Amino acid sequence: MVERKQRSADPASLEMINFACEAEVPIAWDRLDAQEPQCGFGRLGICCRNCTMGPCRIDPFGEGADRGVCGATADTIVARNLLRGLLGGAAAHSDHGRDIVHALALAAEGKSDAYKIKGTVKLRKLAEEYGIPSEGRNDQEVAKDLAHLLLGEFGRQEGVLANVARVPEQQQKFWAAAGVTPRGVDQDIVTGMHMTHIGVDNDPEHLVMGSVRAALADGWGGSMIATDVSDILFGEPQPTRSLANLGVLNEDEVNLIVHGHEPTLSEVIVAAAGDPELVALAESKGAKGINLAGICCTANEILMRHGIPVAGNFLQQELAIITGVVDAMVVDVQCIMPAIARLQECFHTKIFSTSPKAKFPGMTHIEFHEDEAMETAKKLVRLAIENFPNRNASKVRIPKEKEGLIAGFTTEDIFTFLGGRYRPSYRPLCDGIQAGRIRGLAGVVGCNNAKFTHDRYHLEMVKELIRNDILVVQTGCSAIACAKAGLLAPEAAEKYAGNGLQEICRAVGIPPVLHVGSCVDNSRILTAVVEMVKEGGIGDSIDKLPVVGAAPEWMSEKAISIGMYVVASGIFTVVNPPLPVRGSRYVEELLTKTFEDYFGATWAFEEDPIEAAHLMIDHIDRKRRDLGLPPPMYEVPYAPKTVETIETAEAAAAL
Ligand code: SF4
Ligand code: MSK
Repeated sequence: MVERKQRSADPASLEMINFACEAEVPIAWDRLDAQEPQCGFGRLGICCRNCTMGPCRIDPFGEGADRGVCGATADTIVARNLLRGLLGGAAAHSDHGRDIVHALALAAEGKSDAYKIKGTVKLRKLAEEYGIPSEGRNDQEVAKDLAHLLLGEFGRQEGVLANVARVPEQQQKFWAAAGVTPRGVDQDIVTGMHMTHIGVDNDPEHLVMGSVRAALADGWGGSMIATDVSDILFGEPQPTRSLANLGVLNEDEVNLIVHGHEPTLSEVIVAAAGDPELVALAESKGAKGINLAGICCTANEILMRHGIPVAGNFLQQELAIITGVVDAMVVDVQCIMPAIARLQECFHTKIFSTSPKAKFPGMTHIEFHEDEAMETAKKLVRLAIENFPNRNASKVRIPKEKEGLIAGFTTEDIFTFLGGRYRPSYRPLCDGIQAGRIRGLAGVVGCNNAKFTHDRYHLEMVKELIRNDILVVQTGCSAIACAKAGLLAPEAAEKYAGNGLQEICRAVGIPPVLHVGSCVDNSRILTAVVEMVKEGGIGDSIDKLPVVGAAPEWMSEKAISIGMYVVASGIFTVVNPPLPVRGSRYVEELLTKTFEDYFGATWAFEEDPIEAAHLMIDHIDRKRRDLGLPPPMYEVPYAPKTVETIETAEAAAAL
């Protein structure tokens, strides 16, 4: 049981959690308590219900059954479950990517008033990369060919994904040797599902490699396509100032929250909320205006392109409604708790589901289709306005907390900042790392999880990294956690960063923690490390770079896929909670040790955020040492381990 005062590290959330308890409104943490004790077999990954001879479970103590009815061992069951979970995540990202490409096709064919091609530079760049003729052709013509080509990547039946060409040579060799080069997005997901069917693949290593291939099809395929096409359709993000936390909700305005992941509807809602007729309608109802805010990754999408404030991350979706001032919440797909529908019984908020893929009992379903996007967006804004007079003043309680932030860095623009307007290259970043002013780079991403104090793991880890001169890039709910704590503001450098990182941040005016987008935008981290390899001087393949990854509070199946493609791309990654593989020592060792031989990187499981940060720093220091780079330029709180200490620790670990 997570004690009430330990449920969140965020004061605004804690205030609303206490309020919910007083009002006897059950929220995620109460439902977690009701689930205790949770199933130990599930946690270890050793239960199987892939056929009706089961469910089967393996006795972890070696006293009971050591096989399922069909004879599947713990190793097989664990690997199969890992693959099935990962496929759920890879499918979610990739289906998101497909929808964005459909919207691009509509825009290219002139079939949509809502979508226009805004990112023309990126459109032309991608056309060149994929060999689409662009000279003498207008944007629509080029975009039509690009949309057609990218849709083909989902259904590709022959060869390998086009984006494999983006991957450094060494990673391509690793993948070819392991037989995991991604072939087609849908194909790798469907083949993975087939492998998990009873009596198909029973070799644990082969099943894990099936996971790797599907994850790579997500990271370098579905997710990367989603990011690229969002930039073409909605414009490439630029660093933008905004605010985060529940304090962005306004008592005297109509508050409309968008929640979920896909930007196709939320982008249009941004335009609809500024419609003068709708603003006038809001004023006629006694509101001072229309206040749009976001939760989860929909928030990240419209934050980085329009500066729309963020109301909160995953575990704040219920808390936002409990403020009593959310007139409408519009949801699409992924990370939307069905529980929020029930809150409509206690609060005036109206919740609308919109995706043809996602209906929720108790929500009003107003289905969204790209070809009538603006009409639907205006309808939803109008419904929010009409609900404004229904607020119950006695239930209104808005926490005051809101923090300033800068969001919207991309592979293309991050290091324009470091390089300056006249020298937009990765050279200054690589120079900074070579000299030891920046010790390395860490991607810290992922969700919240009601099992851990909300946001605490993200904050402790990120603070420990930046005070040790490690530049942090972030996506998803992790970025929102750090935004709320002020870590995405330039001033955070003076307050929390080490001397070297401070110097860089001061010189170019960036925060020590860079927001690079939503969950699908983890692909920006992949393309950024490719640029680092191309720039040279800090490793000629991704696995040699002083770069690490982490997901300190993950909960979604998408995080399994993200972690897997990041590791298989050569980046050491620490997660908490551990993957549900501990029922098989073989699979755990494969992921946390043997993967080094396959991909030059491993997973690590560490529950303490500071210890996890130290594992990441040790890895960065090891990579620096292997490259012959000097130790950090300035004294750092977590001192670099000497060669001897590392070797002794490695020897001890091997015993
Ligand atoms: Fe049991 Fe095998 Fe069926 Fe799984 S597939 S439920 S282990 S019999
Ligand atoms: S929203 S997947 S809780 S990061 Fe992308 Fe947040 Fe995790 Fe959902």
